[in-house]
Amino acid sequence: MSITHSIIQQDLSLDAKTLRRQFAHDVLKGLSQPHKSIPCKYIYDERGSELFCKIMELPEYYLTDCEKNSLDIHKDVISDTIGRGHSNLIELGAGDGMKTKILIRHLLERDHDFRYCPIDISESAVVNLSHCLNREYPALEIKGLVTDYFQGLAWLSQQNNSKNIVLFLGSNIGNFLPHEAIDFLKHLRESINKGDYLLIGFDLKKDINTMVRAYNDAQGITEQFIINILSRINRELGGEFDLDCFRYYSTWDALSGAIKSYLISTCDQKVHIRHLKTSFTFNHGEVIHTESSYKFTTDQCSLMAEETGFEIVENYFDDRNYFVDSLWIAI
Ligand code: AVJ
Repeated sequence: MSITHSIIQQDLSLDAKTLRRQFAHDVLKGLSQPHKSIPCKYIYDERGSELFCKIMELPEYYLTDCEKNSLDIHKDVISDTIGRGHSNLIELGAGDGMKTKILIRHLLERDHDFRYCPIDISESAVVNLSHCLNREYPALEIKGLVTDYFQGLAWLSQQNNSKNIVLFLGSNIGNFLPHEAIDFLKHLRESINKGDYLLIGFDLKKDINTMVRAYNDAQGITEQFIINILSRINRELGGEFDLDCFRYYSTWDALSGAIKSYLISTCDQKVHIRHLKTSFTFNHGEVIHTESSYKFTTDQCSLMAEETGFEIVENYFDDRNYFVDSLWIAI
């Protein structure tokens, strides 16, 4: 417990109550629209984060392997480029940080002077990651933040004391709508200083079956992961969802270039959510949109950098060219 307090920034982290209130607000808003939706960030409670760790191990979910492969191949040039001067290594949506560990280990071996600041919406993810790194690298300075991306950027804008190196890995950017992604990156650019770096992961467009399979694994872990959002509503908001009355469906939307994930009602039903004092009706076949995972071409990535105040330093691909970690510098 004492370790937790020293490495988790309590004052800036969102407390459980605030998060719960936001959750209630966003669920009410999302389920009241003609096209129902729930923001995907709420998938990541303790159970959701655990299930996502399992997803990263799945044979079908190529993204993690590709990104590990890319970081492993290019870790020398990445660490040479970012330099050894004192820096903040800030990770947005750190999760279990296993990919980042490749980089952290390498930087430590080469005596880079940095502190690591993982930011994640899941408290358990930040606590576990911080403990795990603390145990393995006692000399590494860690400052974890439990919060969402936007609060994370607000904190980031205060970090002017040294060079910032922001990690936004895993193609987490793919969860934003295209215009939201641009706004977010502009905001991120404004939160850092000229000369700071952003290492950002993009899952690239590829064979459609390969992409679809990554979100439809044989063991059904992805289904459990997405459906967890309904269990979370039941647990935290007094929802009365019968999980057997919804099925997970995800598909490639060729026009928008994204895998879109949905929960589809398998019957006509009415679901009460006690803390919202509201019942929601679902017709048989009605859809709750839960997540979009946009896929990119390298041209799209370049355009995004250009439009948001960055310059591409280099693109680091994996062996199969499935994924790119792109190193950008703030200009
Ligand atoms: C963590 C957002 C990158 O979109 O691929 C995995 C989440 N959803 N399987 C993704 C996810 C279903 C993942 N990201």
